[in-house]
Formats: sequence, structure tokens, C-alpha cells
Amino acid sequence: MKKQWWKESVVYQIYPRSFMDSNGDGIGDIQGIISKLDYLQELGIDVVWLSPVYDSPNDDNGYDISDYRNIMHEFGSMADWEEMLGEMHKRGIKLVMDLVVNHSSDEHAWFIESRKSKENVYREYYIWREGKDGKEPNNWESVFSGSAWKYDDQTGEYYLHLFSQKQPDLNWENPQLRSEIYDMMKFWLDKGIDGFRMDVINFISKVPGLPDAPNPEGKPYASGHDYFMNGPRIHEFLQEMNEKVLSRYDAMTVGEMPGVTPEEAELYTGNDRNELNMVFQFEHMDVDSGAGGKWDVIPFDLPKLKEILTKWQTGLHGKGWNSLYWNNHDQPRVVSRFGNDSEYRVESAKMLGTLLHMMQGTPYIYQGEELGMTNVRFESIDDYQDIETLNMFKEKVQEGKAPEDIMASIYTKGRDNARTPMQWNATENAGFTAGTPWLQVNPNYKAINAEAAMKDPQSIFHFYKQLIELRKMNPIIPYGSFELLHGDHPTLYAYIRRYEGEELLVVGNVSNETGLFEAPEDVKINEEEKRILISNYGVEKMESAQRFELKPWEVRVYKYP
Ligand code: TEU
Ligand code: CA
Repeated sequence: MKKQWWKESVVYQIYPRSFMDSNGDGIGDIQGIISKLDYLQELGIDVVWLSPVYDSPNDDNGYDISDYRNIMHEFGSMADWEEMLGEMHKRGIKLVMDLVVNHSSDEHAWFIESRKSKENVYREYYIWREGKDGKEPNNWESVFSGSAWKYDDQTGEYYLHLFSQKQPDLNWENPQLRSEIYDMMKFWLDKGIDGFRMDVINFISKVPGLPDAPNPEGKPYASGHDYFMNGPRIHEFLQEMNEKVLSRYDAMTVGEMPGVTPEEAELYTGNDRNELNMVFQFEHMDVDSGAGGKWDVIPFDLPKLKEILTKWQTGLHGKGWNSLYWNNHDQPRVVSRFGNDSEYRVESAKMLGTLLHMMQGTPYIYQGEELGMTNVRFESIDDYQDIETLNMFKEKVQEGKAPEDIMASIYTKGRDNARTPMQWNATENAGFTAGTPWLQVNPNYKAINAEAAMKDPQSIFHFYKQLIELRKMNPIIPYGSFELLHGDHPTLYAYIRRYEGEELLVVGNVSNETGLFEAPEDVKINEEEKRILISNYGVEKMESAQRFELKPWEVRVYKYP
């Protein structure tokens, strides 16, 4: 069996538009990435997950692809991409590309053909339906607000778009379409990439008939998640993809799966399943979302977060594999979301990083997380760029919501929080661009930037570097078992890892107050043999690990025997 190198890897996600601009047009690009590979090598990461760099009109910043085999002009050329891959491999860094095949752009040649006529050979590459009673074919809501259907008067039918109107869903029921996707995947794997992150891959199988969703509140549209999430043929499609493509390469795969449960994840990632290596689950990312969904912000509840992550740690242990993440290009910055991004920004960022990186699975670091980059507050909605945010704002204003209330939810959960340019140094625009950035830089870049972090041995950057090194030196971290301690404690996050006679005790104080940890009666710490593996307050003295006080946002990891 191929070595499962991805189980011992740490992955760094690059959102190319915001990473580094090399030619002064204010947009990150591939030459910019190449210029920062030494920085990534210094951090010690093993794999880069690169968000889409394919040709795109950028309605959803590259997640609307108009040519799967060409590089977006703004990002550079195929020659630049080949140079980047070579430079990554030279440094021992693998490259995982983003596979966005639940939908394409409406500017893709396939869709341009498909919409021309009902008889067009490409018609069945997409999901076209006649209207019903003069309305959309069903009542599904788009993830980006409004109906999930758009009427196209060229042929008098509607097409499905679970996301933006410029992201028509591909029809995976069509074997010809599937074969085109597999050929495209081989095109990139044959160029030498090391795997794929698969965008909303558990949406590709829809329930036949595309039935209306329950709509008890009589809303204009309702979530159709039950009819396209983890659908009836999803395992068949992924096993076919594995058989026809993935099994022929040494490729890492991670499926982005909104709504997936640990039980389903076992089916997607089990060794004997021949589907994917791991999945991105979303349960812990919905812990501060109320009944109204993402924008219905509720205070995050630590016991609930602990319960969710524990369910995934124990649910997949020995059966499948976890991905571990706090951040990506769709999520607000974790130090602002679950930490304290003002008086305890450094301590809380280090603590959150430790809590995640000491768990079982493959950790993902999102660009800037290693610097403790924070959320941003732009005063005007005009300063925001994300289509999900802009569509939601428009819809809620039309519903009569107060703009300041809508802005408050954007400050907390908006995706642009993660997309402000990477903060490289304290020069203008944080050294990201010599031009005008496509999205404003977070004004706190003078204090929070890579140059300052690399010079400061106490920085979050150097702490993340230690976390990555510890994973390599301690098999207990990727492979050990997981037991949560004090699950209902409102502010302590404590757990034990066990592996081949070794134990790790991880204790974090998720609060602005001091905390007291006392090991439960049945947990015996080997006091004589214990040692501190890592601490964000530089704790050296060997005070008891059975019972100790923690400062605000303090984390300690003890290893014994
Ligand atoms: O995201 C899938 C998805 O559901 C996201 O829309 C996410 O749940 C939501 O934005 C949280 O607010 C993937 C990509 O990661 C995202 O950037 C794309 O916009 C989306 O698919 C469509 O390709
Ligand atoms: Ca550029």
C-alpha cells in the first residue's frame, strides 16, 4: 500500500489573490507565491493547498472556472505555474490544487454551448429544467441568496446554480461529463501535482426529480441541502473517480463537505473505501451560527465546540482520517472568532493553534493564521468584495433589516475577513503590493506582519514552527487516541492523547480569567517523568501537572512518561 505521507503532513492554504503581488496590479499572483516559498519552507510546512488559479471571470474569486486547463491571466502563465511547482518540489513542498467540479463558470465553453439549444451536445453537461406554474422548477435557495435557479430565455428553461448565478451546476448524472472531469484531473496529475482539495464535492449527486424542500416558514426559497448533500450516487461517483484516476497516482485528496457527519466521513475516508483520504467537516464552523444559519450569529459555547471536535476525534480514530482546521478563505479569523484579538492576541492565537495541532489528523494552516492576523472592519459595504456577503446584504436590506445590524454580522462572519492581503511587513500595503490592493489591507499590518514575526522569537510564527516540528518528532500526535477531560467545563479545554505507552496532557484556558486545572481522579499523571512539550507562557518549572493554575489564554502540553 502506498505510504500515507499525508497523515504526517502539515498543509498551508494559499488564497492566491491575497497572498503576494509581484507586478503591482494589486492582485496576488504566481510569481508572488514563488517569491515567498523560502518563507513557507522556514515555517516548515509540507504541502501547499492552492485555491483556484484557473481561468475565471472571478464572480466568486476563481471558484467559477471558465477553463480548467489554463491559468487565470491575472495570476500569470502556465510557464509561471510550472516554475512554481518546480520551486515547491525543490524545497520538498508538495502541491495540492483545488478541484471545483460541482459547477463551472457560465463563461465556460461547455455552458456557452449548452445554453444554445436543447439539442446541443453539451446540453446535458448542466442541469436544465422547465419552470413550474410560471416559477422556478423547485423552491431551492442558493447558498448565495435568492433562488438556486436562473431563467435563460435562449431556450426558455431554468438552470440550477447552488451558488452564484454565474456558477451553473454540472450534471454528474452524465457519464460524458464525468469522463471530461477525469481527463482534466489526469492533465494536472500528469504535470506532477500531489493531490486535490475538492470543492463541495458532496453536492455533486442530487436526488432524482429535484423535489421541493420543506418550507414550514413559507420563505421565498428553502434550503435544499437534504436533496443534494451526500446524495444517492455520491459514493459511486467517488469510487469511479478513484478507480479511473486517483488510484493511478500517489495523490492526497481532501473533500470539502458541508453537512457531513463522522459516520458519513467514515464511508468517504475509510481505508477500504477507495474514495478520499480525508474530508473538511463544518460542524465546528457552525458552533456560533443560530437557527437562521451562518449570519444568525450566536455566542460560541466552548463545551459545544469540545463536544463536536471530540466526536470527530473519537469517531474517525482507527476508521478514517481527520482534517484539522480553524481557518480557510471562507471563515473569519480564528483569533477574532474564538480567541481574544486585542489584549491577548498573541497568547490566544498560540493557544488555539496548540489545541488544534495536538489533535489526531492532518492540520491545515490558512495564510496569515501563523501571524495571528485578525478580522477586519470596513465602515462601508462598498469596501466589501465577497459575492456571498454582497448578495446577503442586498437581500436583508430588501427584507427591511437595519444596515448596521447586517454589518455587525459581516464583521463577525464575512469571508472578506480571511481575504484581506497577507501582511508581509510594515511598509505601505503591508508589502503585499506596490499598487492599489484589490481589497483593502487590514490597518493593523504595521504591528502584525511576517517581517516583525520572524525577528521575534516569541512570535506566533515561531510558535507555529514549533508545533509543526513537534508533530514530526512525536507519532503520538498524528496517531494517538483522544480522551476529552472536563467536557462540560465552560472555559477549560483539556484532553489526553495516548500512544504506545506515552501520554500527552493538553490543557488550554479559553478565557480572559485565570483557570484551575485538576486532573480527574481516574487520570494519573506520571509526575516524575513528565516534561513540558510546549507552553505559550514559557512555563519551565516542573510544578505538578495533576493540579495547576493557568493564566488567561494559557496552554500547556505535558508529555510523559
Ligand atoms: O465553499 C462551500 C461552501 O459551502 C461555502 O459557501 C461556505 O460554506 C460558506 O461560504 C460559508 O459562509 C466552497 C468554496 O470554499 C467557496 O469559497 C466557494 O464560494 C463555494 O464552494 C462555491 O465554489
Ligand atoms: Ca499581480
